[in-house]
Amino acid sequence: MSDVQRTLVLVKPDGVARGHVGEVLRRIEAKGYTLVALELREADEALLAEHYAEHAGKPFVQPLIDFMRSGPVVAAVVEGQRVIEGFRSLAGTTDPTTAAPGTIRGDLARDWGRKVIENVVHGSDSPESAAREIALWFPAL
Ligand code: IDP
Ligand code: MG
Repeated sequence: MSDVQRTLVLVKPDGVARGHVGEVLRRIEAKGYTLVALELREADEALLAEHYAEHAGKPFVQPLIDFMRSGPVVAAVVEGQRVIEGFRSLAGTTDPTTAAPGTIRGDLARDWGRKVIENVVHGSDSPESAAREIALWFPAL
């Protein structure tokens, strides 16, 4: 059954700083997904507080926002059949130490012992999150 979706992907500041933008985009394209929008930008506090609204009140939310403001990010809208689930699978689990080898986080991220988990990428986790996040980052779409 056709279920063409769009998802929001971010290459986080650690991924940009460590030169992994090309590798993340390569994996998305190699999988066969389509880039719909792509932008290098610096996210402000208000955008990030909205983006991470589901984590409001958690102890790591301010360190997370500070980390996400520590440098530019690459924001992308990616399209394809079941891409929300598919990109989460490419990304791997949240904790990079145990993320499976072969995934973006498993291959490119590690635990640096900092306040926040730096794991190279973000991907929307549901159709509702994807719609909300795409509207936030790319209001023109
Ligand atoms: P996800 O990115 O795999 O969907 P979420 O639970 O939505 O993971 O958390 C958002 C981001 O917050 C993670 O990618 C990671 O950077 C950070 N994070 C999540 N849990 C923790 C934690 O327990 N300590 C520090 N940072 C965390
Ligand atoms: Mg999440």
